[in-house]
Amino acid sequence: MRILFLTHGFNSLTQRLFVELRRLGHEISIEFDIHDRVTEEAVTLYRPDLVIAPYLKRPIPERVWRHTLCWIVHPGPQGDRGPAALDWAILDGVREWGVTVLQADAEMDAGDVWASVPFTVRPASKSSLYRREVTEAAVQAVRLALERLETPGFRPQRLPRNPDGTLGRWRPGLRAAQRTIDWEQDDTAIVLRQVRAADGSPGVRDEVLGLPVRLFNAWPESELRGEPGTVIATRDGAICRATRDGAVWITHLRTVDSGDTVLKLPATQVLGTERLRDVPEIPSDPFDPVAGDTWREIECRVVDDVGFLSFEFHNGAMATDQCRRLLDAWQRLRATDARVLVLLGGEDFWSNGLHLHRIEAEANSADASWANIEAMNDLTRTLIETDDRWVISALRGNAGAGGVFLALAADEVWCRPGVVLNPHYKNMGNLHGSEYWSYLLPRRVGAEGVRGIMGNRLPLGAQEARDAGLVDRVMGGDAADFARRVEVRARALAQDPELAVRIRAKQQRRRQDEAEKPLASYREAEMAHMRLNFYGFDPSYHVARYNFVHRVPHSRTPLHLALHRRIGARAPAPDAARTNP
Ligand code: COA
Ligand code: THG
Repeated sequence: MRILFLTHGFNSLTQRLFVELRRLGHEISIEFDIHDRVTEEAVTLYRPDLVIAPYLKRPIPERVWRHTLCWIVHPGPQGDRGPAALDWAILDGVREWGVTVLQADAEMDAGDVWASVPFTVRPASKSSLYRREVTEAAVQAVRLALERLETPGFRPQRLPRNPDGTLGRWRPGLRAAQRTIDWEQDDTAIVLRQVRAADGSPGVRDEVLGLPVRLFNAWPESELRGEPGTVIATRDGAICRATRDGAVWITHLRTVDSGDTVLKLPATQVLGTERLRDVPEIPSDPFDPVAGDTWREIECRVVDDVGFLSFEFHNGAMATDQCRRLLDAWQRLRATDARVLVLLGGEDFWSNGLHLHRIEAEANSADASWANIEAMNDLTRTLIETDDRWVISALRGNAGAGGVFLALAADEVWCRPGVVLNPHYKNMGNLHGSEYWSYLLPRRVGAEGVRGIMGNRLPLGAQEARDAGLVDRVMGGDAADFARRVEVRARALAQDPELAVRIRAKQQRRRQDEAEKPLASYREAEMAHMRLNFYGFDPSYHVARYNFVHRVPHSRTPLHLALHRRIGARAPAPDAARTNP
């Protein structure tokens, strides 16, 4: 089928559906929701069999849904309606939620139901649920709906009418007053719920040490205590705030009413040293086992000759200091007896490369970009040069740009099936990229493969990445199953008598590669391009970064996504189009 995605943006759910439906053999073209007339134009140009709205915030115009079948992917169970479905699910503390594919008509989210798939609500933020449970359920629901569309006689289900004549259960968007915290009254569970329901957007309005802010990314803390509401500790940029019955870590803040400094940044950076002068930094060693609840970004664990390193960096973004801390943890892990080392990344993201928000916040963003990419490169080089251990990147979550190439620095790359990779930099203002990609990518995919992957700037599903040679193994079902299998396989590898042979072969290859062309010269060549990207006349990277971090709405759909807008694209004859039943 020819399917048009009508969406607010190419977010993670849209990307995942894009790779899944293409894998099923469908042709997908994408149109960003910019204006009703532009949407109508896209439908006229493409004449899709079906329109899917994976992430849409505005009504589809009647002129579109009257003539073309349109499906809305709604992050709520059958009958649930409104723009804040997940927020309400978290606030209400429901255990079971769902994703529904419903047909667009005049009344928002009240159309006939094509499929609905349930999921269990994990205690996590809205964005984390969205990236994992909602995305998996959405894939299932859309696949089910597509099967039903092909099933003769299948009729989508009408919502039962309520006694008052309305359909389903409409729940409005949340007002700021419903997203507050009373630090004297609310216990830890309520504080967590409030922050999680508003995370990543819009955050909970609050005041910290006299500064009006929005709070993001909260984690429970079971050891530290203090007067409710006071800031009792800092750790790697996060603050710990006491509640009535415990404490929570808040990792990110955004100031309110301060013009263009509306970036979401580490809490301590937003508050500043003066406000935090009397607050102690309480570190947590990555190797120390923690009994109760706490928050830390980097965690190391050695089990039976296998070292596991996880790095839970917010949104997968890796700032200069985070790269350095990770490198330090890696060196310490290397000093253990573990023979197999597994890089686990975070649960939601493996890595998204440079920390664009932190860069944007610096007075000199070019210098900050340079420092950040140098730190990424130092880390990548250390992984490549780890020649006495077997190194595995195990991707539980998505990776993008430099984060993908960091993963390729390992000897093997394993992936959870639902992972989406964006192994290219071009979307960030034609950035050339570094992280030794010019060494790491060709050795896996060849020169032809490099042109395809870096040039077409599209997301790859785990299976496609494996077919392309980017990934070695796709395994497991859900996140827990993947984690189990990674552990079992890594331990088997560590016990395999052949491991020493593999490691010797790898040393041999590294020496040969180095003799042919030293790693340093790959880096130099990449950084020469990066110097132009950061300091040259063409400001594309700085413009793209600004637009990205400030979430500037799209003004057009790029041609690599909008097939129907390419020159020479031709719509099929009108009678080939599917119309609404
Ligand atoms: N450096 C810095 N930040 C980076 C980064 C990098 N290299 N790479 C990614 N990020 C950040 C983005 O800025 C974004 O930040 P924020 O969400 O904390 O502000 C975040 O990582 C995620 O990136 P995004 O591109 O937005 O992908 P996503 O699909 O994972 O996000 C949302 C999910 C935004 C849709 C989710 O937050 C949400 O609100 N979902 C609700 C569901 C909904 O509204 N559905 C529509 C109704 S039908
Ligand atoms: N039919 C049609 N178009 C649609 C839907 C549909 N477009 C997408 C939509 N479903 C997804 N769901 C919603 C539901 C409600 C709102 C937006 C998307 C909504 N928006 C408020 C507004 O636009 O003023 C503000 C939302 C807010 O408070 O944040 O109510 O079924 N044809």
